[in-house]
Amino acid sequence: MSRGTWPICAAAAPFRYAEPVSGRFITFEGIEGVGKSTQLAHAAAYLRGRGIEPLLTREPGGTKLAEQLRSLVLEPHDEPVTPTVELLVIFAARASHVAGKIRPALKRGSWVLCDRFTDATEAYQGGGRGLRLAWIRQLAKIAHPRLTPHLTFLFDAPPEIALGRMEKRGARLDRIEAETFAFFERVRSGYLAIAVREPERVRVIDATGSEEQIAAAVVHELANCLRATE
Ligand code: Z5A
Repeated sequence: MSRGTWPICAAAAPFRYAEPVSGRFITFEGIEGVGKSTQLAHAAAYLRGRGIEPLLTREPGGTKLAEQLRSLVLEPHDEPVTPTVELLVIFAARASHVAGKIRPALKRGSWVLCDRFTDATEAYQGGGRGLRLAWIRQLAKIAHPRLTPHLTFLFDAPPEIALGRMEKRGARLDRIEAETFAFFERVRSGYLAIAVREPERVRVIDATGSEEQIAAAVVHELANCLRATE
C-alpha cells in the first residue's frame, strides 16, 4: 500500500474523515474500570514484539496543556461544572492533543494507541450527560478535522463488573468516576450505539473474561490490522 493511502484494519469501507497518514490510530474505549488501560499495555507489548514501537497516549491529556485541562475537568470543584463546560474543556484538550501529538506521530508513520478519544465524548457527555450528539460531532470536526481512528476497541462489560474492579483497586474516584450507576449504564449504551453505527471501525470485545482472554481477542484484531498494512 503506498504512502498517502489509508488501509484500515479490516476489510471495510473507507472512513469519511480518515486522512492520508501512513501511521495507524487505534483507540481503546469503554466505561471506567473495564480494563482498557490494561489492554492497551498488552497491545503495545504485542506490537513491540512485531518490531513496532507504538506511541502510547491518553485522553483527556497527552500534551502539557491537555494534561492541565484534564486535571481541571476531572478534579472536584466547589462550584458546579456544567455538562457544556465539561464538553468544551474536553474538546480544547483534544484539539491540543491532536495538533501537538497525534497528527505529527501519524504523519511520521507511527502507530498511536490512545486511551479514549471522541467516542468517549459521545458516550459520556452525549449518552451520560444528555448533550446533543450534533454538537459533539460539530466540535469533533473543529478539533480534529478528517481524523477518525482506524480501529477502535470497545471493551464492554456491565457497570457492576467494571466498577467492581475499580472498587477492588481502591483508588480515589475523580469527579466523573463518582457518578451514579445509572450514569454508567447510559454511557455503556452510548458506546454500544456507536458500535452498531460503525461496525467496520469499532470492535466490541467482551470484557467480562480474564485479562488473558481479552488480550487474546485484542491481539487477534491487531494481527488482522498488521496483515492489512503489509
Ligand atoms: N472522559 C469523558 O467524560 N469524556 C471524554 O471525552 C474523555 C474522558 C476522553 C478519565 O478517563 C475520565 O474522563 C473518565 C471518563 C472521562 N471518567 N470516568 N469514568 P480515564 O480513561 O483516564 O479513566 P477511567 O475510565 O476511570 O479508566 P481507568 O481507571 O484507566 O480504568 P480502565 O482503563 O478501564 O481499567 P484498568 O485500569 O485497565 O483496570 C481497572 C482494574 O481492573 C485494575 O485494577 C486492573 O488490574 C483490573 N483488571 C483489568 N482487567 C481485568 C480483568 N479482565 N479481570 C479482572 N480485573 C481486571
